[in-house]
Amino acid sequence: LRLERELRLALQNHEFELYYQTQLDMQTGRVVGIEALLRWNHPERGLVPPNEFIPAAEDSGLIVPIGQWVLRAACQQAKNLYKAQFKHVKVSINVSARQLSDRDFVSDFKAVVRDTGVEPEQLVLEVTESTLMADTQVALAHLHALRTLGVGLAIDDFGTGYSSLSYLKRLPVTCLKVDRSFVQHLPADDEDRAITTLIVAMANSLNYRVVVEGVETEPQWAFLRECGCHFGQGYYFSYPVPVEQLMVGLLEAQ
Ligand code: G
Ligand code: G
Ligand code: MN
Ligand code: NA
Repeated sequence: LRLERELRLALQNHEFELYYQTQLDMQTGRVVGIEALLRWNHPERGLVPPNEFIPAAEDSGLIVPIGQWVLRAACQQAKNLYKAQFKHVKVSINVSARQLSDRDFVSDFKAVVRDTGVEPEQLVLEVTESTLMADTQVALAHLHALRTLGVGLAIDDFGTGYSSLSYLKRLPVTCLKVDRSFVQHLPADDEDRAITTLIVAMANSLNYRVVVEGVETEPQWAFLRECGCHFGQGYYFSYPVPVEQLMVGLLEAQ
């Protein structure tokens, strides 16, 4: 309850900040996207990572207004990238189940698009498998409505849920994000090599993008490139960083 009150205050006091982590084309090294990752600048505790407050935000329903703030800030950033000649850089935004099934999700989304002037094609929503397990007709309808606007849909932490593949048929998926637990022990682990190769092949034949998460070493990168995986994200390429640092990095890489 105390955390809930603190989160409410944090919104009022502008204590939230988005960090961004780049997603790269692993063949060319070009940045093709960034993922927005929420941080809480707590006056006493310093930078608080999302796993320490998102669960409480979800339970209390505060994830809805917090998520609206995230969406607005990330769309503003997408628009800034567009104006700075980085219109090919997509901006990924994490969305939880509670937000997705909120009645006003689509109308709020459209209002943010209108206010910021962002191109919906530049945006990707990241939804976890567990979110989709809890799927309601409302959430499903919302995802289809956003896809119609041009927004991409990525399945986050792919492979870690119950992995019924049936939701791939029901949902307008454009991208799979291979969970980092499958990448951690690459390239040595036989099972993980087989699993990542299989997910990449499946995604390629479904015409989805694949982004492999948690790439931390050169040998992991080399293996993934060779198995036909185009896109990667991880500490080997870049940590999540504040927006100023992101822009410096993008301009230097040009
Ligand atoms: O940022 P970190 O690197 O610690 O992220 C941890 C988890 O928090 C991620 O798996 C992500 O799904 C979740 N997360 C990060 N930012 C957001 C956000 O803006 N909204 C929601 N709903 N989840 C987020
Ligand atoms: O939304 P998602 O669960 O994908 O959130 C990404 C999380 O993974 C964030 O907490 C981010 O800080 C973290 N992360 C990003 N790159 C790496 C990496 O290379 N290794 C590890 N261990 N974590 C990473
Ligand atoms: Mn994510
Ligand atoms: Na993930």
